[in-house]
Amino acid sequence: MILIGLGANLPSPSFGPPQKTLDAATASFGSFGISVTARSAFYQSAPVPASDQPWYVNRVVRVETGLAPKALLETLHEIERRFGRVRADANAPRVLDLDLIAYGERVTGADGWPVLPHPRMHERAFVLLPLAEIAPRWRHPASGAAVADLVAALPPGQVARPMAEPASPSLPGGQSSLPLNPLAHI
Ligand code: PH2
Ligand code: MG
Ligand code: MG
Repeated sequence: MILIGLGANLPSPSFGPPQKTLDAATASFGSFGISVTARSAFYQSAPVPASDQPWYVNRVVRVETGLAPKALLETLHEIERRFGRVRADANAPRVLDLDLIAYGERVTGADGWPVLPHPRMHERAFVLLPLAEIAPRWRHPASGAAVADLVAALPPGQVARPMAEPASPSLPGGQSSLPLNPLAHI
């Protein structure tokens, strides 16, 4: 299972607020040979580490692709550039961040590129909560830990909560089709 994390905490001049940028980026994957097979809700998340930056919008998608890990990550960086990402300091605010979270069972040490799974994914609520939503049986290929156990082991205080989806016209009363996430760390 190949998993990609998307994040943004600055509006984009072309797409508007972060969730629009993330939707447009998700929609663009197909034209780069990356087929999206599952997508999480959007999550509003406080910056990690805590700072006075704007809050992020995050999501995780599951994809299929013939691209090998290096080519896939290079492609994700190319998509970031096309969406106006300017690389500044690590953790600087950004219009689009695309991270390769996991590539099947591949495990690559800290001196490899890309490091797989992503070296900080297991300590980030904004990755684990959307991941648990779309792949509840996923296990970390290095530690063997189940995603639910990683969620349970998160230090308290990281805020990542699912955003309400636009009202669906097929549901009476315009109620949201998004079930409340029982794992949300709030
Ligand atoms: N990305 C970071 C650093 N901090 N915090 C949140 N909430 N969401 C992110 O996507 C994020 C972050 C570096 O890529
Ligand atoms: Mg990132
Ligand atoms: Mg990144």
